[in-house]
Amino acid sequence: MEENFDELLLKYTAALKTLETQISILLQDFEYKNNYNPVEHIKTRIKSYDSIVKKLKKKGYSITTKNIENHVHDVIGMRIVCSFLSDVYKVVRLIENCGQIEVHQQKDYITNPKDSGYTSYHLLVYIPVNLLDGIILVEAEIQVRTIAMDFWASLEHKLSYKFQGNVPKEIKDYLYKCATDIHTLDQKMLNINKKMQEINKD
Ligand code: 0O2
Repeated sequence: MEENFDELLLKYTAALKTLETQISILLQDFEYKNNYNPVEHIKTRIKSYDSIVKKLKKKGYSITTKNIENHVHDVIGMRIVCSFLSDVYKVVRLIENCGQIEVHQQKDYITNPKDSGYTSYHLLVYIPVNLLDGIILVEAEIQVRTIAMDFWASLEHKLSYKFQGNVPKEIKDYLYKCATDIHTLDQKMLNINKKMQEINKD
């Protein structure tokens, strides 16, 4: 398994480089044509071997490269953090229409937040990677969210999401309330942005 995993890792590393390049080109082109950059920052990672094993065990699968490829959809993870709520959807449409990255699943946790209060837009994509044997498709998860959503998700991830024991209900409720407060703030900032755009037009 360890040896096969090295080969798999090579594919994932190549796919991540391809994804980073394609997204960066798309965003540069968008900025050039619209004179506007919708993205604050981008983070990428390859899931650690231990986290992959944990996820497979949690889902009840044995640790094989086949199971990693078929059941761990986020070995490659990209997080695109946008300025405003409307920018999230602009970036999603950009990826959908780019023609190189194939979007095969979308989860809009902004319209339908998770029970925890988590909001974000998830895309599962296939990235074509050119290897010696030909072109292969490698899966990746792209999370698109605002800075406000990222603030909540990053802190909740540390405080509660990865917590091994039972998080008390009152804390869960409080975190949920923080998530709804943040959504309200996102809407307010979006409205200010709209007003400023109108002022700029005049
Ligand atoms: P990590 O440590 O962030 O990588 P999957 O588990 O991916 O096979 P699922 O559950 O349908 O299938 O995936 P989902 O919900 O589309 O996406 C899971 C990822 O979203 C998580 O990855 C987190 O990054 C994020 N996420 C989902 N729910 C929450 C939440 O309540 N709080 C926070 N902070 N993040 C969340 P991992 O691998 O679980 O964790």
